[in-house]
Amino acid sequence: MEQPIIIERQGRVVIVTLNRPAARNALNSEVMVAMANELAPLDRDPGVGCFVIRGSEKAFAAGADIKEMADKSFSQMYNEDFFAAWDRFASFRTPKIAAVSGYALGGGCELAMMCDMIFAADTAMFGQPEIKLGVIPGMGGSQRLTKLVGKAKAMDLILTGRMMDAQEAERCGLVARVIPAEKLIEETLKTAETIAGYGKAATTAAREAVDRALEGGLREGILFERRLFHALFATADQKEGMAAFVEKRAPAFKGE
Ligand code: CO8
Repeated sequence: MEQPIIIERQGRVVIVTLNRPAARNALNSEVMVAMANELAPLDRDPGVGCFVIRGSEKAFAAGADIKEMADKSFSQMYNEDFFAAWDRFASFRTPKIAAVSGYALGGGCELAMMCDMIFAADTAMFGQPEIKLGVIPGMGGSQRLTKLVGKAKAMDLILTGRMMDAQEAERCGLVARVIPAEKLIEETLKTAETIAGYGKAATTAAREAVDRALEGGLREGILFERRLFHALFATADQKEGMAAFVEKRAPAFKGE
């Protein structure tokens, strides 16, 4: 069976590659469990100084796996606390850089925002298209995006579902650097090595201190968002939005 993620170690840097290229790296439960469980011991390892999270050239990740979610009911989503294990990944203490090439949509954009910074290839496209599926962001997007880029841009992206390119993402503060696609991994690794070369207590403290500036109410915000996300699985429009995606047709929402 194909591994959901590939983990490679280069000195003090751990490179994590999302490995579902045919599904544009859609984030299913297997990917989530692997990210939370397999990276946890590396996060605690004093010999690991930085994570680099990357996807394929075409897609960092095109969101949560719509095919896995499409038929779930509200009670299933709520009782499973669907996708809660992503919180474990988000709370790792080792610095993490997202190297984004191609699409970072929905859960893919949210995964990138769980990292400490985003380096984007000039081909990168960011968006929160969940509204087109009859739902809302469910992996922290409504909270993190708003804190990172402000209300105006967050509303624009979340309410319309449009994509923004790497340049716009850099202008609005989502992205730390835009890099020519062919140099993305090389430059990201260089930066990861620099960070990994510093004392781990200092880099951990630095990221904790910076995050502190943003974190007022984040935990509550994410829980609130997840409950709303789960609740939308009680609507007919969620069933229609996701069925339409799977069947490759336009959705017909009825407001039910
Ligand atoms: N889920 C499942 N399968 C996907 C996904 C996805 N998110 N994205 C792409 N795929 C699949 C396609 O179905 C297709 O499969 P197949 O070959 O079997 O037909 C394959 O990947 C290739 O896709 P395309 O042919 O569409 O590739 P393109 O390069 O033409 O287009 C896009 C790429 C633009 C990325 C397009 O695939 C797309 O729009 N994808 C969906 C994007 C989206 O709506 N993302 C949001 C998902 S919802 C979400 O992320 C909510 C997160 C919160 C969950 C937390 C719960 C608590």
